[in-house]
Amino acid sequence: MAEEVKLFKTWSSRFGLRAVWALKLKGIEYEAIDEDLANKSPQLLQYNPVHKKVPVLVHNGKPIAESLVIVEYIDETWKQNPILPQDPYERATARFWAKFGDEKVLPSIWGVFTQEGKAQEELLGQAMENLKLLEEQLEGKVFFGGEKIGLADIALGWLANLICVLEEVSGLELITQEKFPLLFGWMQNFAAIPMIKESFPPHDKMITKYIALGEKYCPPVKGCIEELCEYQTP
Ligand SMILES: N[C@@H](CCC(=O)N[C@@H](CS)C(=O)NCC(=O)O)C(=O)O
Repeated sequence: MAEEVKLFKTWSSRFGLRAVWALKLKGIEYEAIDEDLANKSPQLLQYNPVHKKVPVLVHNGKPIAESLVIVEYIDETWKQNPILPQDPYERATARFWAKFGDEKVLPSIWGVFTQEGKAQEELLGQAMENLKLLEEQLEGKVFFGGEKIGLADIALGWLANLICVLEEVSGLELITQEKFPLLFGWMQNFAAIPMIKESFPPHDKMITKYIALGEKYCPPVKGCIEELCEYQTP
């Protein structure tokens, strides 16, 4: 029986991209369904009734939600080109940095671009500390996963795609070659992988989206993570 693989996402969702990359890495054919988050489809609400968010992977009718859970599901279901290492300690380490990315790096960086004044200053300090910790992880490595991309690379891949957009729109600089040479190099190496590059949302369209958000929320791009995710340019 032919496998049915569907991915509910949006054209620009950094969480959706994780699932796209994992599927591409495995060479799995899938149907992409781009949602309008201002008007969520009944299928999305049916498949992810708890969070009502993208991405959702539907494999032979069974839904899986939460991007990092989806990536691990894909890795366990299709064994070729492993995303997680075999060794339990290395697996735990990859999961640790993926979690650190979502719990620490993402909120602090987002705060830098969405807050002003003292709150922004504080978040900038936190973001720099978090980025320094990532920089240290790349010592002697091309990717967080070593020679090849792994779970932490997929989890943090949004940096390679979104930071330059946020920097261009806001005029703020965060990840420079001078401050974070290894992380800067990692962003370039990651973005240069053909299957990663080809799935990045168009840069111009991203700039238009974030300028529109900036105007909506007043500079700098103001609002919370969810709001920024939710509003999609056509
Ligand atoms: N923790 C979730 C986050 C997913 C997420 O925030 N998705 C956004 C799009 S980028 C969404 O669907 N937002 C709709 C909403 O909040 O109503 C994951 O990793 O999948």
